[in-house]
Amino acid sequence: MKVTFQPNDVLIVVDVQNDFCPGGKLALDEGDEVVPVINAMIAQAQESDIPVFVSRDWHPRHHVSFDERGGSWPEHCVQGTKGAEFHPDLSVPDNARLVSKGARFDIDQYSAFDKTGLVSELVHMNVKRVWVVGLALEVCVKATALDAVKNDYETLLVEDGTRFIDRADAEKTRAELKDAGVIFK
Ligand code: VGL
Ligand code: ZN
Repeated sequence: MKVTFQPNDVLIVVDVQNDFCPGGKLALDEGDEVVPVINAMIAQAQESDIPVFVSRDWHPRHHVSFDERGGSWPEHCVQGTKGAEFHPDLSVPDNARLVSKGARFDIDQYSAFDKTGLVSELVHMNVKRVWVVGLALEVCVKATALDAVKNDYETLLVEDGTRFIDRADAEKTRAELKDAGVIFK
């Protein structure tokens, strides 16, 4: 495992929810394959007292990002539905900090940093580095990693623990993240 946590690290697990996994409403091929990788990272974080944040896409019905309202996506991750639940095999620790996003009708939030209060938490905890994994790499993982860099965190992305919606975007997305300063592990 390429992960070596240091004091003042946190792990951010982005949107590992049923709707982004095979059988879900916005399913990524192999989206569920991130689960064992992320579970191993979570276990390692817990052993090292590294805080774990888990974000979830948490839309109301008729959210602005849905195609019925001219948005980019089919309906997905509707609050209270099975599709919005974390993948059943994801071992979310009891002490994980939950970050909900996309819960307003009128705006979308791809980044776990976007108006969620996450930065205040990280400042309060004196965090220096963030590890980012989850779904989907070119959407919410990318937005989260770019915001982590913007907020001056050393940002590490474990690609094994992520998947693309569309692999055609892979090279462009990797280049964009690397140019911004995200470190690939
Ligand atoms: C996401 C598409 C729409 C994500 C969220 O979590 O990557 N993708 N909403
Ligand atoms: Zn969404």
